[in-house]
Amino acid sequence: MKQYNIAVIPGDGIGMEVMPEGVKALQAAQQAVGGFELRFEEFSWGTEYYLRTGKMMPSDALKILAQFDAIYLGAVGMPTLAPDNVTLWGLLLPIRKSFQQYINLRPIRLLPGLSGPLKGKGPDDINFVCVRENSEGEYAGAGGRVHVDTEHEVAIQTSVFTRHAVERVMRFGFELARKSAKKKLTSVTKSNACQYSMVFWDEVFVQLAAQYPDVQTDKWHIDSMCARFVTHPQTLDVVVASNLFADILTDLGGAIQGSLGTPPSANLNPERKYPSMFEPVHGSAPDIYGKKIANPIGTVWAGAMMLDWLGEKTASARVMDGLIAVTQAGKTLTPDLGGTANTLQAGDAIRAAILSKP
Ligand code: GGG
Repeated sequence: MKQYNIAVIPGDGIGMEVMPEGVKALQAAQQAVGGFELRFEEFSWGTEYYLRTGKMMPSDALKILAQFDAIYLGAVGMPTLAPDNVTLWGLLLPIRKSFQQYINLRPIRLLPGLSGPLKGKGPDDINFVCVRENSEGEYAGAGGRVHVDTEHEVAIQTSVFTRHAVERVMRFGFELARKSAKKKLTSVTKSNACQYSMVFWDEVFVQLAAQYPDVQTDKWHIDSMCARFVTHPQTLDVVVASNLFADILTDLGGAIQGSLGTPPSANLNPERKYPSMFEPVHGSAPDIYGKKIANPIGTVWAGAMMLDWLGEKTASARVMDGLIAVTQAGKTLTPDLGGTANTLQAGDAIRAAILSKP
């Protein structure tokens, strides 16, 4: 029997509330489908760990995580206790960068039964995927501050775009589009204003497009793209964008999906040299943390992506079928989706749906 070792990092805020529901759903899929075993090991790293030790995770954390088949992450950040930049650069970004998880795959799909805020747009209209560059760009971490706390203070945050990283993320997008029904790849740019980085981005896109004549392409400036997410989501198939642009766009994606509680995210190392990491798109949501009403769908869906990545396609589909059964029934939705269920009730319903499918 195949065994998979999964490192579980609930992290901060509602990450700690939704993660048990994600694990429960995956265990249900294991029980229902069989033929594989998931071995979960939990790590209590995050802001509380930081307050005790001065670090978000121990010095040997990456060495520990490297031994696992995949990482399942909740959320990071608790701004009342530590600055968000400290927590993000102390846990999430080091894992993505060290493990060369240079693709961040984010499906944007209105699940059947849910009603999003877009009038007249249903599940057939809102069903595409964002491929986010996950290793450099605006989140390269290059920059600095001088003359701090003086009137001459300067802050510089440099975006980094390398041919290597831009080509590989676009190639991933083209390959994905080639396999999709619409066979379309949309590039997000801002080459009118960013005359170096984004003109380069556009050039690489055109060069690669020549190698994929079967894939239809178009490009939009990030500002227009924000509008198109709302007005023309049905025209989108695969969308490739830089680290920051896609980070912003996929929160908008969450909104048109009905709630930021629903979208998942897969940080992939396509070469499989290092473990990939799966997380909901949402953060720690300090505003609702403790009320136990957080939506577990994004975490469960991220778990389905993890099973798919591990090769357990039947189990992954089973989790998705369970999720959809629950959204279609509409009886155990959390308040962000207009329901009255709490996190545990929503998670229990998903688990039951995964187990009960004939
Ligand atoms: N689910 C992980 C999490 O806490 N995400 C919040 C966040 O700020 N993420 C930034 C990013 O995805 O780059």
